[in-house]
Parts: sequence; C-alpha cells; structure tokens
Amino acid sequence: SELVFATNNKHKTEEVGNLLRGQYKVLNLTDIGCTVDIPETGSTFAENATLKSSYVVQNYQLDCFADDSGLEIEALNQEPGIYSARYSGIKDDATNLNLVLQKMEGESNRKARFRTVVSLFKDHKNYLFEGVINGQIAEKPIGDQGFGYDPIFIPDGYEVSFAQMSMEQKNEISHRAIAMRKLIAFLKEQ
Ligand code: ITT
Repeated sequence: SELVFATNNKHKTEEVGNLLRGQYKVLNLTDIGCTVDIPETGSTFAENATLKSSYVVQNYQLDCFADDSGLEIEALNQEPGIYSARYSGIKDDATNLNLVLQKMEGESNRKARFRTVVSLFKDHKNYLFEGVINGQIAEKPIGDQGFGYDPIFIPDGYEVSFAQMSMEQKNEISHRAIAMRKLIAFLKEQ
C-alpha cells in the first residue's frame, strides 16, 4: 500500500523509501501534486513535524507522516536545532555547514547529535516517533554521500562521517532510521 510523506527533501524521500522498501510505496509532496513549502513556524521538532503532516491531512484528506530533523551541537547551545535547514538565513546545505564549522573553530567540545521527530496522522490522531544519534563534529567536511551536515558528522563508535557511508549503512544507525523503525513497528501493530 501507499504512504504519503510530507517532504520536499529528495534525500529524505530516498532514505525513507529504502527503509520502507517492500512494505509501502512512499509518495512525497510532489507526487500528490502539492507545491507548497509548508510553513514551519513551531518551536520544537514535534510541532514542525505535526504542522507538515496536518497540512496534508487538512488539504488532501490523506493519512500522512512528516519528518522534522536537525543537528544539535552542545558547544553551540544545541544550535542549529530546528533552524538546521536555514541556519545561515538561506536554505543552502553547503553555506549552513560552513557556518557551523566557522562557529566551531577552536572549540574542543565537538559533541553533537542528530534528532528526528516523525509525526504520523492516522485516523485523525497524531502519533510522534523520535530518533537520536550521538556523535562528534569533524574539523573538516569529508565524504560526498548523503546531504546536509552529513560530511561533518561522525557518529559515536565510527571513524567515518555519515557522508562516507552508503545510504544503507547510514540507514542502519541514523536518527531518521530509528524514528522510522518505531513508526513501522506501530503500523505493524495496527
Ligand atoms: P522537509 O521539511 O520538506 O521535509 P527540509 O530539508 O526542510 O525538508 P527539515 O525542515 O527537517 O527538512 O530540516 C532539516 C535540515 O537538517 C536539513 O535541511 C539538513 O540540513 C539537516 N538534516 C536533517 N537530517 C539530516 C541528515 O540525515 N543528514 C544531514 N543533515 C540533515
């Protein structure tokens, strides 16, 4: 069967499509004919994920899930957090990544974590699923896979960045995969 994923981010669509492979066909906003950049005016990941999923429920009458995620850096008071997509003021991954590296220059505490909150609207009820992965901010970007801050995030227990991993390897451990596995388990129980 089909599941609607309220995202404009093609990397998220690919990662989640891979996680749901063989179980659900994933339709993103483009696939359902939605060209709106849904406003993310909340103050938490959960609020923003819910704004995205409920937009689709209200305007398309389809059950839907959405992912709001970001990078929390301890030395930067958990920034960029919910502002990860536009930390520099513009939605450009390379610019935002460079701003993080600039702010982290000379900082010895490199601790960070990625967080995802998924909101699933099913039968008019909202269900939230969270995933977190801890790691370190690299001194320099390395790797060309993935997206966003992947080239500067080294998960704990690894010596490579997310951008040096294949999508399958990232999907074994990532914040998004942890949240999505909770959603998949929930759907199985239904
Ligand atoms: P949608 O809202 O349309 O889903 P988006 O890119 O705007 O797409 P978010 O609002 O959740 O998504 O912003 C998350 C930002 O955090 C994203 O643009 C990346 O810069 C970063 N990010 C999230 N997950 C990431 C991951 O797995 N790897 C690297 N960076 C990530």
